[in-house]
Amino acid sequence: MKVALINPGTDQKYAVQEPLNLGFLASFLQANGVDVIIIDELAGQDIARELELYKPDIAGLTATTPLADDAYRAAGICREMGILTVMGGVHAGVMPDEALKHVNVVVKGEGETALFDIIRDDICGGIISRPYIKDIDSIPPPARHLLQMDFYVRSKSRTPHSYLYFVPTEAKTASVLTSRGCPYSCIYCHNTWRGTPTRYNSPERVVSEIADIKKDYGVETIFFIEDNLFVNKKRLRAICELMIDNNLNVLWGGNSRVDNIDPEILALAKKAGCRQITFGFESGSQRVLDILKKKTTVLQNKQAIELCNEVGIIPQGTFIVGSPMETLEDVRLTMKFIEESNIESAGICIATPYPGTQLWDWAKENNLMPETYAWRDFDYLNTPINLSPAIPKKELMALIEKVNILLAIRQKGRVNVLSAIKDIVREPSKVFTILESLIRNPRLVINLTKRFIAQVFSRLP
Ligand code: B12
Repeated sequence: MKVALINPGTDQKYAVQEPLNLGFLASFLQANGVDVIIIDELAGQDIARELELYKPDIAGLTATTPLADDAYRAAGICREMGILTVMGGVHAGVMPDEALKHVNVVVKGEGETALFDIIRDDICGGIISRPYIKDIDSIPPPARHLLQMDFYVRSKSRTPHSYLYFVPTEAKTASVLTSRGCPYSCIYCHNTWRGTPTRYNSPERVVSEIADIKKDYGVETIFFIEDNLFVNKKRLRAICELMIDNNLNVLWGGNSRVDNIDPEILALAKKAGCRQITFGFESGSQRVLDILKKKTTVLQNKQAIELCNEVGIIPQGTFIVGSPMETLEDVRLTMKFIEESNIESAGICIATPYPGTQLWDWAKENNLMPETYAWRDFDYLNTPINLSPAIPKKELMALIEKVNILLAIRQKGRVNVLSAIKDIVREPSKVFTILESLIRNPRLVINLTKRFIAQVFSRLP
């Protein structure tokens, strides 16, 4: 039996990180004696051509919501070739009936045992799901030898504005996923593992996997992609200690909630190579944090940034604007928060109700669903569902642009103040906004001046 797993999509903005989900499915199948390949359209492979060469019996497609239509297009190619077509992943998991119109079998939830059962038991149609795997160390590390690692280790130079802010431009990078699950229930989040306990790989497995990636692909930096690396401090402590004892020597980043860090774990993480923590700050307005059921405070957001700065870890983060019942005043509080903190890298998203989330239910209950919408627009900026009708979209976009410009000045200024000034002069349309930002941020002006002086002097012989 031959299986081709497919990562569909053509929009390069989504090609940031190797599809570890397909890597896990492939390693699990290989461990059970199944022949498998991974075709990655996002990394530039041609699906029809690869299928023609490999001639699989089964094709397995994955997709997040904005890539669902790409998956359905790919399903058409597979079925035309007479291949039994299966779809899993976050979108198919919450929209199984829709997906079933395009494929033979839909898998809801964790895919490893489900896909193996489809092969072993000859399942040819319907929607199936299997119990979650209790011991995730029993799933071998992702089959990276089947992934387009040459393409993904260069993600930083291809997508400089992603979460890979801490990665030096020319450095090779890779990702690991060492836990599954999240014990929180924020209303905007599609928690694939809802209803299952959070499961962790052992520290020994984590460190040996990273050592292998380093050896096999020459990477110098790693990002832990799980929802929250810092939620289990005992395990993270053990991972850090092993990294230090084994002299692992990789720089790394990971995601955390602002209330899961403390000076002690940060100091240890820094010593073990941590250079960036990506937080879901979400808002500078306590009212909105409460609406989102984030269970954090604006003060904790501020303290997390300060704690990271104190130990020399870059605090990166994401913010959501346009949440239900949010007002322009709330958005301004978020923008003020970004202006006043000295974070350099942040992603500002428009609240997007992904199917399966509480936001999605809220949009439906409040009759905010338009008659038609395209899945591709569920991309954090173009959402077709306006959850905060009180905020004029034009003003929202203008505020976002302003803050993005401020962040760009901070980032450029860190590297080269002179080139930041040249860029400003080159874009006359933005001069006014930039000057406004500078006037509102005397601290930024002082920092930039200090750096400018340092940079000019460092160039002198
Ligand atoms: C890492 C990550 C990323 C990475 C890489 C994404 C990727 N394709 O691997 C980056 C940063 C690039 C990213 C980008 C985006 N992401 Co993201 N991301 C995540 C995160 C934190 C972990 C994903 C992961 O690897 N999970 C672990 C794997 C093992 O789980 P899994 O993918 O669900 O796969 C399992 C099952 O679903 C199933 N399965 C999956 N595929 C298949 C296929 C078959 C055939 C079968 C049988 C089974 C099966 O088996 C797998 C193993 O058990 C999740 C949150 C989360 N907890 O999942 C969000 C998440 C997936 N991302 C999300 C979103 C919205 C996005 C973006 C659209 C954001 C944007 N606007 O740009 C893009 C889309 C990128 C893309 N290529 O699709 C949403 C998806 C919601 C939705 N309904 O689509 C999530 C769920 C976040 C959230 N909490 O809301 N993301």
